[in-house]
Formats: sequence, C-alpha cells, structure tokens
Amino acid sequence: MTSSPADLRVLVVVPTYDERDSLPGAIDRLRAHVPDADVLVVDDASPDGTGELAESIAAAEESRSGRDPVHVMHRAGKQGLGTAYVAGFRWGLERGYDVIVEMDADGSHRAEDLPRLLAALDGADLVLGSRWVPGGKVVNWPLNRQLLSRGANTYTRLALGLPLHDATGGFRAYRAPVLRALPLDEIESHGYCFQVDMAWRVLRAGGTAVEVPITFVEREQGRSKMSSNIVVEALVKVTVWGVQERGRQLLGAAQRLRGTSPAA
Ligand SMILES: Nc1nc2c(ncn2[C@@H]2O[C@H](COP(=O)(O)OP(=O)(O)O)[C@@H](O)[C@H]2O)c(=O)[nH]1
Ligand SMILES: [Mg+2]
Repeated sequence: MTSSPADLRVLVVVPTYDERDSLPGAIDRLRAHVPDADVLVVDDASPDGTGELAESIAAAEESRSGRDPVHVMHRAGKQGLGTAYVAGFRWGLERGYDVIVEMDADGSHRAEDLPRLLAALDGADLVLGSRWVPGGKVVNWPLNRQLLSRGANTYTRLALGLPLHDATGGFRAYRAPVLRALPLDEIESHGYCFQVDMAWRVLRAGGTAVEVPITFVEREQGRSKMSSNIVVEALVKVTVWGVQERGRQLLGAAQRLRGTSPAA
C-alpha cells in the first residue's frame, strides 16, 4: 500500500433511477459522516426528476461549503446499474480520485458504515460491505429475501470458488489502481451479476478483497428497480462462468500432468 486511507481522495458514486424521496437524505448523511468524500450522482433521466433534484442539491452544497463536493452525471435513459457504475468509475479515474465507492441512493447502505470500509482499504484493493459475515445485519428484509441473497451468495462461492460471503452486495470501495487494471469496456453485466463480475475480476487480476460487516436497511421510500430478469441473468452467468472456470482448471491440471509425466 502506498498511502494511508486518511490521505486518499474519495469519490462515492451513487446511481439513481427514480430516487427523489431517498436521495436528499442519503447525500445529507454522506456529507455528515464522510465530509471529505466527493459524490457523483449518475442519473438515468429519472422520470420523477431525481436528476434535477440532484443538481439543486449540488448547487446548495457548493454555496454552503465553498467548494463543489457533489456532481451529477445525466445519462439519456435507463441503461442499468452496471453501466451507470462503469460510467461513474471512468469519471472518477479521469479526475484522479484514489478511491471509488459504490453506494445505493435508497438508504440501504448507511453512510455511518463507510468510514470502516475506507479504513479497511489499508489492507486491500477492494473492500466489500458484507451482510453475511459475523456482525453483518439486514433490517426489514422478509425471510424469503434473506434466503435468496444468502443462497445466491453460497451458490456464487461454490460455483466460482470465490472466497467471499457477500459478492452480490453493492456497498464497496475500490482503490483506483485496481479499477484502472480492469477492462471496464468488457463488462456487460447488470445488477447483482455486475457486483459478482467486478469482485471476481479484481481477484483474478491479482487484487485483494476483504469483507467488512455492514447493516443493510431495506429502503423506506420508492421501490426496487431489480427485476426477476436481473436475478436470472446472475444465475445463468455465474453458472456459465463457473463451468468455464472448472474447464480452465481441468485443462491446467491435464497440462501439468502431461508436463510432468515421464511419457510426455
Ligand atoms: N442510473 C441508474 N441507477 C439505477 C438503475 N437501476 C437501479 N439503479 C439505482 O441503483 C440502486 C440500487 O437499486 P435498487 O432498486 O435499490 O435495488 P435493490 O436494492 O437490489 O432492490 C438505487 O440507487 C437505484 O436507484 C439504472 O438503470 N440506472
Ligand atoms: Mg435498494
């Protein structure tokens, strides 16, 4: 590690689609708990006017603080969470941020947990806010949603051999160099699959990941944008990746055997 988390320039990317009722509180709490971090809202032309509201929050923050900690990116229409994050990552990398954070706008990810995520970057390239490690919690989630998330994470761990307990979660912090090392153009996944894809790519690129327990609070306002298609996409892709990975491992083992066999 080259620099301690306290010296790092942090950008929090917050994707929004129809989050008018949740966004102001989420930004207020971020500014209160992590005042040195900048914020980039990536809005996909939300029909409820979230993009315009974000602009007015940015202007108010600028006149209050004398600098411009809140930025807004407007995209033409709903293009999915994965591409919103990739656009936000690029924006942050171009501007030289050292750390880029993913965080939902709906209040599920608590700003008060963010300092612990950032502190854990001292020993890792990626820090995952995790619901499914000791100390992690979910608030207001029905049992079926908890089972789905736990089951999806167990399946992902087994299928890909990923040593992570909450690879589908979307509250996480990346050190910029590891994001720079990834082929962001190639990432086509959406939703939960995007999160798995990113964590897996970080590990395959030789990066390190740690999990920090968080309390995940189900949204109180607005509604989830995740559909059953997004869950199916994650299941299918993780299965395909898992089969490909096992194939690569078998091929590697066969090549090693041939290489060491006296008959080779
Ligand atoms: N820009 C953008 N944001 C999105 C899109 N889909 C979801 N989001 C945002 O991503 C975050 C997580 O989505 P959410 O619906 O809460 O998913 P859930 O927590 O899995 O139910 C929220 O801040 C959403 O507003 C999208 O297509 N584009
Ligand atoms: Mg949510």
